[in-house]
Amino acid sequence: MASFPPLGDLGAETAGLLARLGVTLGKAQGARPVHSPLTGEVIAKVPDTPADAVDRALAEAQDAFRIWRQVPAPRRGELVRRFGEELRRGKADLARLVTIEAGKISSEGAGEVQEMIDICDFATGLSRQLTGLTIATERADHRMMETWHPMGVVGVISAFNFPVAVWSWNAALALVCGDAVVWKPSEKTPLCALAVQALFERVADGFADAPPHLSTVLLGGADAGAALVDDARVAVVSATGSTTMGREVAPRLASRFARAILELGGNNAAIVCPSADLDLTVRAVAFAAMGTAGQRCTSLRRLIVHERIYDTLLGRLRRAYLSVSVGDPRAPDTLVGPLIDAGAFSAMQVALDAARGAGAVVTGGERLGADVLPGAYYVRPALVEMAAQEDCVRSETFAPLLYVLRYSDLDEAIRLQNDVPQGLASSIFTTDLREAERFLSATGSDCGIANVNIGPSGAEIGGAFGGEKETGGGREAGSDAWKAYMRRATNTINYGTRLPLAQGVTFEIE
Ligand code: UN1
Repeated sequence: MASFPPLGDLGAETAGLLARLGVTLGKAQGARPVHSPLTGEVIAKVPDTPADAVDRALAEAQDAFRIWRQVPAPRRGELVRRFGEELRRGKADLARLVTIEAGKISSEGAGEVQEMIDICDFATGLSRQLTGLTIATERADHRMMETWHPMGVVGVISAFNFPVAVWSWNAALALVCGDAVVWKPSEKTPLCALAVQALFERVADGFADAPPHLSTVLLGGADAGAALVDDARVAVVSATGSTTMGREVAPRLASRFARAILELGGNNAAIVCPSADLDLTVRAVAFAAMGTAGQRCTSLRRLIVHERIYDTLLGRLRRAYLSVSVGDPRAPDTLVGPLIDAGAFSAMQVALDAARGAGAVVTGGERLGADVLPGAYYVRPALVEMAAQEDCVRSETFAPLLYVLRYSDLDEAIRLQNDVPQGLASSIFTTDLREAERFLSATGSDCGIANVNIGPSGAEIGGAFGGEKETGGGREAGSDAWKAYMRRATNTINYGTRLPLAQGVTFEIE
């Protein structure tokens, strides 16, 4: 049975967590209220960073970069290793803060901090593996190679739904790559950012090689983000959020030829084939579509089901949707916590109305607990059966709303899967090798993430994370994503006494 949190308890708990994590809000106390989605109550007030302080922060970050780039990469890795240890120590408190400020259920709050620890471990190893190629040259007594150098100040703009992990993917890599980091977190989750910054500073202050201001947090709304986007002192901007935000940011970065790492909207689908293991599929779909209350970039939003198994699978999913416990994300049996705010709830209702208008059959979707918590937005996740992929299905709604479509042959299913503007994550459920391989092939999924027999969400940090089309094309976290935080120099060295020119060109002077 769902339970809802009591009103009025969260401010004191938040203050205690912040104090333990090393944040002194006395200093940071300001005008912008921070609401907990658990109850809607104000849990703290933070100031916006004033424009002159932003300007100073960017200058200080540049100074920090100039020193940090000279520190050997494995030493830089040592700082990140120690930060990972600090995160291990602070994990329970930080996870709880994520739950209170972003509304994640406890295990997902802990999972998010674990994701930070994982990327720190990854980056520590990476700090000894920032390798470049040597390349065969066409000229005698020459050597050609690539050298990777630190890039500069990296601006990170992050969203409320991963209030700490997404920054860490960027920051851990940027720091071992020799960059300084300036972070503009979502205005909905500034406390998590302040807590992470406090943990980082605790480590950096005790690390002799680390200059001051290696990492900085700027608080505020779009203006603070704009400062990162438009300032020539910021070499790379990694922005996570909606496609609407990306459309603003990308041309402005392009106009000053800055490097952009964009991780924008997703409209992630899973295809369920006749041979699929349905027990596994139901569990995977439930987590991917309802987990995090549907508020991951990678959340499952479209389910494309073969007509032969449609009724069986849908019967099971309807039961799961009606029985899943929605409520206080701190309660151990809760699987679905609140939406972040009223705006998220109304976007969900608009999408549901549009779907109903197009003839959809809707299970769930109603608001829960509004009588006891008028300022919090808990919803029963919605299963929306559609006859066709209408316009409302083709745009991303950041809520637990799963559209279900029917297909009869795999080509049609893949066409549907790809026929949306976004290209982040995708899955196929099948035990047929040919279907699985087809989905992963060049004529299969067009997404940056394509999985078999697991849902589209919940990626590990070891792989590169990101996607194509309106998702923005950026890649973060594992694999060779580090290259985006460094600049590449091609070096050609002549160790001979002659000067042969490339392409056989001759140029003889007297
Ligand atoms: C996001 O929603 O912005 O793959 C990131 C996942 C998580 C990260 C999601 N590891 O679902």
